[in-house]
Amino acid sequence: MTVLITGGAGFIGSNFVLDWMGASGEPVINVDKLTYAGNVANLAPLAGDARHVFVQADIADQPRLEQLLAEHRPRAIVNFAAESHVDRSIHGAGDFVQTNVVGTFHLLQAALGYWRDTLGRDSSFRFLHVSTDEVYGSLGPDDAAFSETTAYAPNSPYSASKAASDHLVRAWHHTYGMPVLTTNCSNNYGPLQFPEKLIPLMISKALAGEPLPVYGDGKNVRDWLYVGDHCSAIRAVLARGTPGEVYNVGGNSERQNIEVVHTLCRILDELAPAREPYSRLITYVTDRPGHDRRYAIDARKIARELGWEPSVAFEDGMRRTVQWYLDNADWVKAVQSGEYRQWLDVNYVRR
Ligand code: TDX
Repeated sequence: MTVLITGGAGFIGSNFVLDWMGASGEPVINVDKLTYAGNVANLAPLAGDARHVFVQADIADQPRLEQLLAEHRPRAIVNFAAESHVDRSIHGAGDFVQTNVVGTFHLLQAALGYWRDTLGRDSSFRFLHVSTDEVYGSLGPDDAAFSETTAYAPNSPYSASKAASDHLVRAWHHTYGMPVLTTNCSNNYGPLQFPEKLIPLMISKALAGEPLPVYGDGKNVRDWLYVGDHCSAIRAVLARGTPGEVYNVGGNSERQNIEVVHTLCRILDELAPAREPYSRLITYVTDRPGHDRRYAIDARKIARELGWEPSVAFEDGMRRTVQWYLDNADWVKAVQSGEYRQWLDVNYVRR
């Protein structure tokens, strides 16, 4: 048995691969394009482990995917590969359409051919597509949380591209009968997150003594999910999810951005005290265009049907995360300087 993971050198993907290899003996074929957000150093603990095969490839390269599927014959594909940063999508949507829409299409085509022709439509095969709560749009303060039946209303180029990919995945089930699963999760945080997203950005800026840029009034709300909990949710969906179904994954931790930043400052004051409190660095800046006001996930379906619930409380997860960034200053430095790109030649990378 083998699983093929795409985007397994990115933040959530590499956490998943490390988690998977820790929890099961099953080999992983890890396919990642290694864009700016992919970092093979994330996989360093697996160097020399023959159960992990890393392949640098793009999900839009269908012939390459077809060849990898024929060669390794995985029982499942988990698609983490995506461009994921909303601010980047505002400044350049092209990469988002290319990877998230066109790339998912080619991955689906490769998977369909493999499932139909090589596996003879084996009903135990799974194609699990990892997506986001942003496809549901934005909530008002009193609106009910997003459920699996909430209508799609994506607002950013990023979320529109993920919504398109979700629709393709759905169609490959309804039209061709491929056994697909889709998960829509809330904001992840934890170790190995590229420091462009709110939490790692604020930690690295605070430690550098730089202003902490809070967009708009700081009262936008996100639901925070510890990445380790997300990994266990995906394992549950892969093992027990019903093909064709969608599962929302959330952390039951709605917070305003400004609360998140204050929490981080408090933890940093404790773990890495500076002369003055870190909160003095908080700076309100111009809002993100089209900034969604609130995301909230109703994760009762996955709890009810698959018995999954988040286990890491927000304060605890934040503390673990801050501690990880403090302990891994070299990782942050390498990522910020671009130095990590020279690590591509390590011997477990196959091109
Ligand atoms: O410098 C900042 N200041 C700030 O106030 C940044 C980077 C963000 N923000 C705000 C914007 C959001 O309201 O913090 C919130 C979180 O921002 P991001 O970390 O950029 O995440 P978000 O836009 O909510 O999208 C994230 O969650 C859903 C991920 O980036 C997506 O990939 C995921 O699908």
